Formats: sequence, structure tokens, C-alpha cells
Amino acid sequence: GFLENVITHKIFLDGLCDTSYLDENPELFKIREKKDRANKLLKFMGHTVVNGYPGIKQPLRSTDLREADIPDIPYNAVRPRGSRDILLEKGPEGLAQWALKERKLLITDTTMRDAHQSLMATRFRTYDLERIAEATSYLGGGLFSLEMWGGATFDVSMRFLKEDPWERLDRLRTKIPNILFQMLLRGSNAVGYTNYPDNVVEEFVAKAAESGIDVFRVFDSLNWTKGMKVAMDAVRKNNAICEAAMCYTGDILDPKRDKYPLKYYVDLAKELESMGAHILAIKDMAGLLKPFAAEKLIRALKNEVGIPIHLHTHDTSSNGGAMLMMAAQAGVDIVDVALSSVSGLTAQPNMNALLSALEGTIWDPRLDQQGIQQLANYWETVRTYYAPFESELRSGTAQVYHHEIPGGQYSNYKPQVEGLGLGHRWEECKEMYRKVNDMFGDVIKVTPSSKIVGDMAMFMIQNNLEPEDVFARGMDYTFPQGVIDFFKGMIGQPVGGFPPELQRIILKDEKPLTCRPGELLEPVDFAAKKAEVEKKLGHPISEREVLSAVLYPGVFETFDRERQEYSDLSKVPTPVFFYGLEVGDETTFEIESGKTLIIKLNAVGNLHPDGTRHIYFELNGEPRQVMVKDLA
Ligand code: 3PY
Ligand code: ZN
Repeated sequence: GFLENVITHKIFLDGLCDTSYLDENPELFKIREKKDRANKLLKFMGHTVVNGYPGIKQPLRSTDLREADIPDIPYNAVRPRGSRDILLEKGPEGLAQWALKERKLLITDTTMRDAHQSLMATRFRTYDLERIAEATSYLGGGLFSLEMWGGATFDVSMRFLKEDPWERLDRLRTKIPNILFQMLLRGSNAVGYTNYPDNVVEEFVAKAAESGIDVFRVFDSLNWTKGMKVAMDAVRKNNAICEAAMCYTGDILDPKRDKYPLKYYVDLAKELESMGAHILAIKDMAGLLKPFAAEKLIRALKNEVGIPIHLHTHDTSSNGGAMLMMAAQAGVDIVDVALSSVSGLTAQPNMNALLSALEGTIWDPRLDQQGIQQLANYWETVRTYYAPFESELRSGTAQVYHHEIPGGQYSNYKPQVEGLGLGHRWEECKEMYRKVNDMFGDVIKVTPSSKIVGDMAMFMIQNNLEPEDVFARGMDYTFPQGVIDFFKGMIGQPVGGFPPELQRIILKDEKPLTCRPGELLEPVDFAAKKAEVEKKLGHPISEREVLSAVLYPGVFETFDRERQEYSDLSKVPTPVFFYGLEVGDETTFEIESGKTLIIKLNAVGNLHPDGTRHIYFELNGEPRQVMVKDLA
């Protein structure tokens, strides 16, 4: 295996290098045994044939799914000069100045991150992203940025898709050198759900920047700026674009909802600007910013801050398009939208529709509309592969102004509720979400605070508790750990503090923190961690993988073991990856340039007494069999 490559390597053996040599020479890890790799893939496919893919109740038939067309364009033509070329030439400040001066509305495409996080539980695979990457770099060459990393993608790619998030970034970066890459960074929670030590956040930002992220949208789930500083400083230090986000909640037009009035946002924006933001983001994660509120907010901010304003929203109510129009008129600089086929509902508003609406106006983004349509067509087909992950929301709903569930959480909360057998109480679960919000003192709800509100709501539904019961009998209950940690101050301090009575009920005798949790967490010793994980897994890992292991210890280890067992699954086409093959079906794919596998499923053998089955394939015309465990 690869160990031979490393342990027979002269320079390495002679100790003429430190371990960074391994990071710089990834071919040392390349698995020699190609034959073995095909067998590993067959094993994975056999496993899917017998046991299905975890979490998919009604599999599709892979051969019924059509291959998505890649736009037919001259790929050897000169690539359009894009926003990243401007960054490379002018640096982050220069790029921000450019964005501020541009009269046209600048466009971020969220298709590769938030759109699928919000519609399909973040399941888009590198396979599908990579196939359209080059076309995106040509046809989307006029985009401000592609949001394609961060948020839930890091966790989901390892946990559910069995692929390496860093490698996704590498592969897309290679194919799209001209457009800014943007990621969502949860401040001191990085790409996780909990506070990490400062040096983890710093190291993560450094590696992400080095791997090709240009714009870091940094937010704190309670709008607690102390929780953003370490990340923002790290972004600036790495010479990347620091886009500081303020999360929008409530309704600035509603005088009764007075915890988060216009002044709150203006003050926060100024603070973020003074902390070094190159760009200010308004992160309307639930789509609560109404059209006339957007006009008011953008006008106020344009008067008060001197950096470009980037508006992010979700179209859950269906008012997203109208809202963006008002924001454009009020002078917003950049907006987030998604390609039409993966837009709307809990995702971002429709890019193609926005481009048409603005055509010929002073805000016209002047993108290649036909090209953008071709990209949307590709995703329209690809989306069909992910049907089992779709949320069942069929139309926009103004109910979001009431329950306030973020778009990115909605497509997760529903299956979570169903997983607990509470599907028939879905309406109640949404209502309880709002009740918990009010009980918690009207908090900002975005990952991870939104997850805590959701977990508490489900806990209360399961235990048949109303808020008044929690106040009356809460001392008798042990609340979910995330809720306890939240009230302990482990993800930071909410605006206006915690409601003291509820805090006592939830914490019992424990004392809450008021300082920044990152100050208390021991820094991670990366060298020691690397040695520890390598020992456990039995092979060397890169510095980026050490970060994966620090952020998601259990998830990374399982992912790594599966990668050893099944090899790199990101090369398997999505229909086959999720649904396997039926007897008699055949599939063809390339595992590397020039190496094609033609795989046919011939038969599924009988169940052996030990619970295994033989699966009979044909690989490039030769019979091959693998044995898999039947988990049924
Ligand atoms: C995330 O943190 O993943 C989000 O998308 C929050 O809106
Ligand atoms: Zn979002």
C-alpha cells in the first residue's frame, strides 16, 4: 500500500525532511495498487446494493437518472478575467474599493454551498460540483464570487458523503482560477457546532486561505463580536478578504419587536467595520428581512459605513426577489442568489430571474444570461439525483416570519423531527421553536444557536412541556447538553444577556461563564495531535487532515477508515453512489484520467449463515465477486 511509498522513500527514510515534506509531496501517499482500488469500489457498490445508502428510505434506480449535460463551449479559449484576478492584482482593500465603486449589482452564486445546504441537507457531492466547475469558470466569469465551502459542507462531506472537504476545495480551485471563492465561517465555531480553541480557528483559517478560499464570511451565532475577533484577525493576517457578517433577526419595521431595531444593526455594522472588515455582510439566515425593511436598512448602512455591503437572504417566504430589488435600489453592492434550478424556498432567491429583472437598469449585473441558463440546466438534472434529501416544502411560506427557522436549518430540522417519530407533530415543532426563542429572550438563531433552540423545542415536545412547565418544574429535568452549554456561555453571550431565571433552572448549581470560551480552552498541540491520530489510524496524515481530526474527531476517523476500505468514493457517479445498481444494470466511470471502469451487476448471492452475501460483478468484462455483510 501507500506505506511502502512513504517508507521506501529515500529522502524521507534518511530523515532529510520534516513531515511538511509529506504535505508538499502528496504523491507519496498515492495508493499503488490500482487493481485493489477497483475491488474496494466494488465492495462499496456491493454494500450499497445489499444495504442501501444510510438514510435513504426510497432509493431511486440509478439507470433511470439521466447524465447531466456539460455545456458545449470552447474550453481552450482564454478564460474571462474575473473577480479573483482583481484580488490578485489589487489585494483585499483594493478589491473592496473596486466593489464599492462598481455601479452594477455584483452577484454571488451560492449554488455550491448554501443552496444545497438549504434544500437538500448539504448533500451535493464533489463529483457533480467538479463536472460543472470548468464551465462555471467560463460562463460565470462575471460573478463576484462562488460560495462553495464552509457552513455544513465540511462536516457533511466527511460524515455522509465519505469524501474529503479539502480535496473538494483543491479540485474546484484548479478548475476555477478566475472567480473568488467564498466560504462561511462560524466565528469561533469555525465549521463546527462548538467553540474551538483560538489556535484551531487561526490554523483553520490559515489552511483554508492557503488552499484557495479568498472571501471568509465570518459571523457569530449570537452577533457577539468578541466571538468574531480571532477569526477576523486570522483572515486579515492571511491576506484574504474579511467579510464580517451581522445576522438579521426580528423586524426593524415592527415597533413592538424592539430588541433589534435599526440602530442595533447600524451600531453593529460600525463596530465590525472598525474591527477590520473589508466587506460588511447582512446575513438574513431565515429570510426575515422584508422588502421595505431592506430598503430602510441598506440606506441607513450606506450612510454610516464606508465598506461594500453584501446581502445574504433565504427565499422561504417568497419575498426574496422583491426584497433584493428594494435593496438594489437602496444601493446594496453585492447580493447572494442561486442558479434558478436550485433556488427559492429555503435557499437563495433565483439568480436568473434577478438578472432578467435588472436587465437594462443601472444595476444590471451584465452577466452572460444564456451561459448562466446553461449552468442552471446542468443543476436541474443533477438535482434529480438528490430527490430523497429534498425537504417537502412545496411553496414559499409567510409562516417563516413567525417561526423564524433559518433556511439552512429547515431542511435538517424536519428529518430530525421525523427521526424522533414526531413527524405528525411538525406544526407543533415549528410553533415550539418560536416559543423557545421567546423563552430564551428572543435570540439570534443561526448555527449553532439555532440548533440549540431546535433541540430544546424537540425536547419540550417529547416531554410534553410548555414554557410555563419549564419554569414550574424545570428543576426536575436534565436538559439536552447543548442547551446546558449554551446557558453556561459556551458559545458566547446573547444580546441583553441570558434570562436569569431560566438560566438558573437549566444550569442548576453550575456557574455560567461571562468571558470568551476560547480564552479558557487549551490550545491544541498540532504536532502531538498528528502523532496521536497517525498512531490510531496506522498511517501518516497531512496537516489539513489533522485539522479535520481536531474539528470532527470521530467523524474524521470513521471517514478515514471508510476511505481505507472503499478508496476514494468521490469518483463514483452520484446515482451509483447513492442507489447502487440493480441486477443486469451497468455503469461506466473514470477513476482517473484514462482509467475507466465498466461495471455490471450480474447477481446477488444467497444469504450465508454468517450474514454475508457474495455479489457478482463484471469489471471491464472480467467476472469479479465481493463479499459484503447484509445488515438486514
Ligand atoms: C451555517 O452556519 O451553516 C449556515 O448556513 C448558517 O446560516
Ligand atoms: Zn444562508
